[in-house]
Amino acid sequence: MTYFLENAWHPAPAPEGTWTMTLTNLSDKPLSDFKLSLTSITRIMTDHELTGATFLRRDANFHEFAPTSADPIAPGESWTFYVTGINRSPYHRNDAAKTAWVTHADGTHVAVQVGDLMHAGAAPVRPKPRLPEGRLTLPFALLPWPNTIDAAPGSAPVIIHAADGTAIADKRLMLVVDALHARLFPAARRVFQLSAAPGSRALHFVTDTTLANEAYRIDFADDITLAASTEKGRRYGLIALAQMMHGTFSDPEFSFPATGEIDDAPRYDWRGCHLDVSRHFWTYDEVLRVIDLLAWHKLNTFHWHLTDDEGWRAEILAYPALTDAGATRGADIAQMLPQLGDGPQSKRGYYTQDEMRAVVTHAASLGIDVMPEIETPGHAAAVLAAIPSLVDPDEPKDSYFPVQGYFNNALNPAIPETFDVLETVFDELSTIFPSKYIHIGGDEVAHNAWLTSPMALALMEKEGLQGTFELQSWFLRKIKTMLSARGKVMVGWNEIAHGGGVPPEDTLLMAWENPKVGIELAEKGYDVVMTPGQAYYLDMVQSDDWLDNGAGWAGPVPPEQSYNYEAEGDFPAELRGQMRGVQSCIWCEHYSNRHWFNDLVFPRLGAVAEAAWTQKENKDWLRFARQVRLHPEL
Ligand code: TNX
Repeated sequence: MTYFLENAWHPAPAPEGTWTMTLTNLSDKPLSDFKLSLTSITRIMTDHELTGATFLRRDANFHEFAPTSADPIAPGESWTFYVTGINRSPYHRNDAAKTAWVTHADGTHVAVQVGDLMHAGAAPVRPKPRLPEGRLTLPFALLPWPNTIDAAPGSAPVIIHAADGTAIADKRLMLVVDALHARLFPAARRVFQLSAAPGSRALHFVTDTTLANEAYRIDFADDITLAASTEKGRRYGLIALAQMMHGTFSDPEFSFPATGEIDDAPRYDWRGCHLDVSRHFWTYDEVLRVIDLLAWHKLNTFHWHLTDDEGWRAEILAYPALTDAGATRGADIAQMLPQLGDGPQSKRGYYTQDEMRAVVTHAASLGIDVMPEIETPGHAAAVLAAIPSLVDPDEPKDSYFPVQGYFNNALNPAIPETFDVLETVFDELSTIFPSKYIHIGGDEVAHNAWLTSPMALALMEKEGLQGTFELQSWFLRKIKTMLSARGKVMVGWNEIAHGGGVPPEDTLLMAWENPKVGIELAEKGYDVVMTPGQAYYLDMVQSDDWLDNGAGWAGPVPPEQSYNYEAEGDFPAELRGQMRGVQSCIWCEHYSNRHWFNDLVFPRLGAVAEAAWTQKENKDWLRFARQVRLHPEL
């Protein structure tokens, strides 16, 4: 270890308080003539007071400082500086410097070890347990819990085999689910095979056209009978059997039904989970594993957030720059500096088109539709870094910045090439993603975006558009036409409705800012998926304890809140039909590794999955708490 950075936050002066940083030189040499960079979600605003340091640069969560004194820092000595004028008070131990490095005069970077943010105003308490012990209602491992179950426990079969005469498609499906279980629990016994063996029990498949699309029914007797009207229903029945078998291997409290019936169908058609692969890149193998996890939870839509300010991750053959400059961050890359959780070394990550196709195939084999998201017009800093001709050269730099702190990060509707690029992107994506949905973002455009771009002002004048959001709507209506021409339904975040919005037909909006917004969108005629941060954002901290992990803006979101939240709660009866379902969102600014993923995603992914599948009257928090312990992690 050479250098160590400590930081502390003090609540005074109101409203945001003071952030203090101390760099200690633990090397053998004096430290002088250097810069200190750090990444932090607590950001220094233009209007700040800094003591002991000069502020050199900021780009979103990247900050760069130099000491005001030229005196060298001797070995064992420290340099302290502090600042008021931060964007908001930190909520948690991870809300300030996450990573840091020293840059010497010759341009070399040395990583700095960084401590937790201390609360200098009060001693923090230990985070509370996230789950109560819970209890079972019936001794069967099932999550989501089925909507009707009436079964008596008996001894578990050694394995379940395909009854004589099983169709090849059903045999394949059994083995797909067996392989899923084996990937999720590599040390466990297998659940299905084709032939009878001592101690095995036969499974018969029957088609029952009276059952709904995703419904299934299982009758337990000496043999097991699985009825469904579709492959989807059969797959969910097999997953239920696999879960119950797995329960008997892992916990003596669980057994397997001897007699009785499960008659089950999901509460909502849209049971989604989103994954942000821009802020931190998840490898192809990790994405496959996420899809396995969704399948085990009976979720049916994977919303793949492929682009954001921090990086573009989808290979586009016509624009290789998008996954070159647009997918690479590093301390020596002025256009794409390191962001939250990054070190100084450059990092690149993207998926080839073959990989994306393989993800789609894998997901389809598990009954999951993959919806790609390309963020427009905001959250596009990576695109503008990759294709600089999309920037109005006469727009002053740093003339607007949205809530996440990236300057001038929106695609400019007045530049015709913007639409050429998007047409090509949608063409290429349409050959990869068969889904009828494409998500085009639409969130968090700065309220004053484009207002200093002469090209945008001229367009507004010509089209008679007032302000940023009417221009945004003009842009989005063009995007909608492009998607309709390709037979796609346009999906977007709730701000799409600002400034006039787009025609509601074949448009689906995700209500994320708060639950109320979902009802407002439905009143305007839009179909809605409920993804409110206050219940379904899995990056939110799970308690208000300073020492817990996570983001804070909509938090805390304890697992019980994700579980009990009723997305259709206040929807008037006449608008219920427009509420298409629910979705959890895994935003990854804070997730620099798999451990963070596991700490925040579980058990809440299971909570949202059960809320998506199980009718309100069948939800039971204590049963869920007991069941969810068996579920796998990333
Ligand atoms: C808001 S949700 C965002 C994301 C962030 C998230 C963090 C949305 C449409 N925009 O860009 O990652 O909050 O919680």
